[in-house]
Amino acid sequence: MKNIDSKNHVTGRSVYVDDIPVQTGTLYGAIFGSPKAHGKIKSLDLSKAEALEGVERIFTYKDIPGKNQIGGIIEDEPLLAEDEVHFVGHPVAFIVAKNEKIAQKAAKLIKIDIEEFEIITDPRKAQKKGHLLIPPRTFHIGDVKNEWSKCESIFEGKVEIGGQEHLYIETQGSYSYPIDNGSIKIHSSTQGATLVQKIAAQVLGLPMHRIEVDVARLGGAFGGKEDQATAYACMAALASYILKKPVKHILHRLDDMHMTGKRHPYSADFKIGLSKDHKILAFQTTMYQNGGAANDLSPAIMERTLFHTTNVYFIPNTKVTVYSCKTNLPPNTAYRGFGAPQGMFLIESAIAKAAYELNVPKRTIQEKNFIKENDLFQYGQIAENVNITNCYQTAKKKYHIDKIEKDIQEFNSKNPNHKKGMAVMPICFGISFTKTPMNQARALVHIYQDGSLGISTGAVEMGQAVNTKMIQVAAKVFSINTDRIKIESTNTTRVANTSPTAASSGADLNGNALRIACNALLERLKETAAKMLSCKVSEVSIVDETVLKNGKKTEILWESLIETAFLDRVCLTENGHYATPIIHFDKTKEKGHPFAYHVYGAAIITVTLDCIRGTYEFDDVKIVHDFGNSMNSTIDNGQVEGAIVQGIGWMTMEELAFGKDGRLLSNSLSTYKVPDIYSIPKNIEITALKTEGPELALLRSKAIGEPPFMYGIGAYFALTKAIREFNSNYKLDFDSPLTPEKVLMRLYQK
Ligand code: LUZ
Ligand code: MOS
Repeated sequence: MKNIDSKNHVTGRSVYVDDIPVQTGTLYGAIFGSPKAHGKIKSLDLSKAEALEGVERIFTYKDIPGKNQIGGIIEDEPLLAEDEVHFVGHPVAFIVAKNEKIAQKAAKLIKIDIEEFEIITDPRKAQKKGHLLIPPRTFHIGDVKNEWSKCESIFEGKVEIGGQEHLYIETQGSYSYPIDNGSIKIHSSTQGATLVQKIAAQVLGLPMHRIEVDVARLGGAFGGKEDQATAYACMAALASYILKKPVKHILHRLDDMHMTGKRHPYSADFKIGLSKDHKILAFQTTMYQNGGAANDLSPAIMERTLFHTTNVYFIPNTKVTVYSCKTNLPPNTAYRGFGAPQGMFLIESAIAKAAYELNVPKRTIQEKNFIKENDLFQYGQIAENVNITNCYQTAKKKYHIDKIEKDIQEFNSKNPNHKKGMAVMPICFGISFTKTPMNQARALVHIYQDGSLGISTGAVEMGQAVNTKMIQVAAKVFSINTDRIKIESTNTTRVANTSPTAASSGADLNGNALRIACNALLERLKETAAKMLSCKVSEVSIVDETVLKNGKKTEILWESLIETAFLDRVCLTENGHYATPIIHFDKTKEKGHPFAYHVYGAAIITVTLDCIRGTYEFDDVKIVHDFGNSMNSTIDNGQVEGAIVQGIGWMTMEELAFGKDGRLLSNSLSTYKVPDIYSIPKNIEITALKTEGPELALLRSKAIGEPPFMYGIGAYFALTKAIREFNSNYKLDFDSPLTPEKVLMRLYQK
């Protein structure tokens, strides 16, 4: 099935928040953010701004009728700053005016006097001063301390890992207006409709049932709208509630870039010990997560880093510690991979270091240490249905890795100024929210009298085509045409208490809830059919919109079946609830079974480096990926391709820069480079590993959103390999992103 949105996207007909027709009297918002990164507000002068013609009102924390608090995990983040500011852009006031231009102009007329405090942007410095968002956490297995003496070789190193701007095409935004009885309706570009509802209710001092949140679709999110859409929705809701008028607020790109949090940069130290035959015996690391000025999702992201720092390897003695450090940057947040990419870049760096020092190919160490069936992850889950060796061996054979290596050698020996490099990047990603209670979902299905269906789930469409997959699920259960099914917007009055669409699990959780609802309806319809045919329910089935009796076609078609059921007063509406079975995690022991299953895969990535300029092109990314039994390979392959490009961007070109004053310097697309059509690998080949797929995946089709992002990590190691082919003096280091400038410096390092 094709993505149901393709045509409307391409022709510009799809509706986003900014496309909703506005009501008469709609007002427009703008934020006044702190010009300083850290300090005490001594005075705030709104008078000039308030006097501007067309300004309706300016809101500060004093206007909040409920609680000035938006922190999701830990309550440490005011919606509007009270007496202190903690990052440049920290929202202080929300201006509402007749139009956007006036609102923006008024923001420039606000005067603030701030007594400046010390600005810290470096996580190690923050940790030294004791500025932590939460206490550190450690995962361990085996006995690292006593294992070092048994190691043949031990290597240590330092790793710097860069952050990443989400750069969703649609910026943060919302449209909020009063509805009947003093309630508020919010259209928000959010991954988490319920989170917006809950926090808006808290800010306004209302019960949740007075807030309705509706989400049609997002123009991209990547995690940037899991938590951080909430603040903007709450500001518009506050203004519309108090003024009793519609308020619209869409962030300008530059405001969005400097006010919102990003992927967390990390700094880390590691120590890795190997046996003579390249088994990794021990691995220890301390990581410093740059959390920004408030917790946001940092504790959960720290947790996923702890889960994934051994990637796809079994290391019998492992100790991982993460410090979540408080700095004067916008609170960093969820971003595709959710802390796992940082952990996985770290272990790959440690392995690369060992390979470099031992003068063996990196993949020799990688292949030796792949996790096997019944091995233990450091968080206590037993590895089941492991197929990394399978993926890797399939890739090796299918793509002729020996030939790739030989061709590269030949190319490099013939070309003095161009060098090629190759890397293997295996992945293992756990599927489920690490916080067990979040792994639940609901769906609502209506069958209308004419046989058409309206379905609602808690899943948010953000370009990943989850809506298409939902329609496939319903069509499959009933065996009816997909064009009979309409998917409704995500709305808190139809589906309540939703988890954000995140953790790659939107389709699994919501699709299973939908499957359960549809199955219950199907049972009722079969009863109707059995009555019509005077037979047993067990003799009835529906195939291709036709009722069968004992496998033989009858005269009864879908539409007449529905009509009869309705006249017979059968309920044609059903609600489905799904909660992932089996999973659990005990934080006091840091052990459990947090994931429903894991996604595996292996990529071979090759690059050609221009050694005069330091520029490079990725030639090939060849992958064997474990999709399970993919329910839509066009969509799933699209997710893999997009993820790889985004991952390569993170590793090689997207460089965030902050000034000493805490101000974002890479604040536009001229200073923050993202992959464009020319930087996409020339060839991406994706092979699906042949498997049945796990029972806990939706129709045995594995989650796809995040896992392939980590293939991009291979880009870093392919590049360092190519650099060394040109400059044997280059001392391997780990400092991502490896931008062309950095590559050039390393090509001529003495
Ligand atoms: N969001 C979240 C996530 O709240 N918990 C998770 O475990 C997670 N994992 C990946 C991406 N988003
Ligand atoms: Mo996410 S990083 O919102 O799955």
